[in-house]
Amino acid sequence: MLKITSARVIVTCPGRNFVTLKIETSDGVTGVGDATLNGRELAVASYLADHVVPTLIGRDAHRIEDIWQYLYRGAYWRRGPVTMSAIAAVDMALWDIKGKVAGLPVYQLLGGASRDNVMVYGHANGVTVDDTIDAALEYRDQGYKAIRLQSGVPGLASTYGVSKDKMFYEPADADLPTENLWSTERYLRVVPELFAAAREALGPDIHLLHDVHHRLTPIEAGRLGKDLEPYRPFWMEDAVPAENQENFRLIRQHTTTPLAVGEIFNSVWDAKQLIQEQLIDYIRATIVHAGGITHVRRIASFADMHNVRTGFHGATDLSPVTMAAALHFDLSVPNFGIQEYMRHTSETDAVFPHAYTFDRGALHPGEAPGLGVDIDEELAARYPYKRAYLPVNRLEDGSMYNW
Ligand code: KDG
Ligand code: MG
Repeated sequence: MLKITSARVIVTCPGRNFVTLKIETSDGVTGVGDATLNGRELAVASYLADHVVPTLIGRDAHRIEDIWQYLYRGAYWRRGPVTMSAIAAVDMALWDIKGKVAGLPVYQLLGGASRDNVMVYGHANGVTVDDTIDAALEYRDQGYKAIRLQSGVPGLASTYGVSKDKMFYEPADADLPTENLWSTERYLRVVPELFAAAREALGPDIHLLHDVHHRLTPIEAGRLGKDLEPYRPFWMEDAVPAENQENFRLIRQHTTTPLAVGEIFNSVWDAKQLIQEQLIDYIRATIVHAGGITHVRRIASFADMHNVRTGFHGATDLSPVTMAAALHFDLSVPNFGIQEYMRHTSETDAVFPHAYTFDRGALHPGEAPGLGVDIDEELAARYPYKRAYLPVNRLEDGSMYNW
């Protein structure tokens, strides 16, 4: 038995907040897990420190499935982002430990590589269509095979996905939520223009993606999907909020543009109908917010049975620990589609030394045993937590809307 002897929650802000769990075992082997929930970090830190850690001490670190079931069923209160991020952190750390004990990278424990590397998409954005195209051309020159396009909307001061900094995008940027304005009419005019310009500038081979970020109604999404069809998008993401899974039927009836959804899902139940009825093409649920490797394995197998592929979330609020875990998973899973990749700042990379590497549009998790990522606790301690919120959105008449 490999006893869990301690588990520490480490909160650090090397440019943005991250919550990390470090588990130690009787043999001295340690593992790390990510528990970051953007804008609600301390809720997960408390859930772990106050309610999960005391129940872990003395358990066998090798019993990953049993510990997952213990934390999921045993809480009585199932699912939800806080609970599932906390479970994910424990799960990632235990897979990390198992890999280190076995002397194997986690992807080997998951069945070995199904591909040579993991295709990622980068984020091209700009205030105008022309700026966005310039950014996309830079991504293409760096070797990216897939590029997400987000541009500003004329008449709106700011919108999701458009950054002041071309290298890094960080929406959780204020001590209290900033307020954005939204106009669906203005937005629906600019996106087809952006895609027309991008196809023309980038040619037929680059995959083009777009994130609607939950802003449309199903019929509006159907129209946008149809308008984008001539430019062959790889996907249209989060076209509508997905509480009501049936909404996607209406979108499907109107467009052949592939649909991706799920970065805010926490469990397979959030996507059951979407997958079962093949209402989507890509599932974006990811390791940290959907219960760890143990649970995304179930989601991906279920998706595979229905011809749905993975396209995991990979924004900067998912720490390098999640990125590493996702890459091991992506490399091994048969129904992989694509992986999102937003570069972390050099401060973040220094706090989380990692084995994964980028080469011409693809990432590889590396061959280090376990997840191949760690946290430099001394360095992390130099960056104390700083409260930061995601923005909120209002319509032009002042009504609250989805951000
Ligand atoms: O924390 C919220 C971000 O992760 C999210 O807004 C990013 O939509 C996003 C994406 O597709 O990366
Ligand atoms: Mg998104």
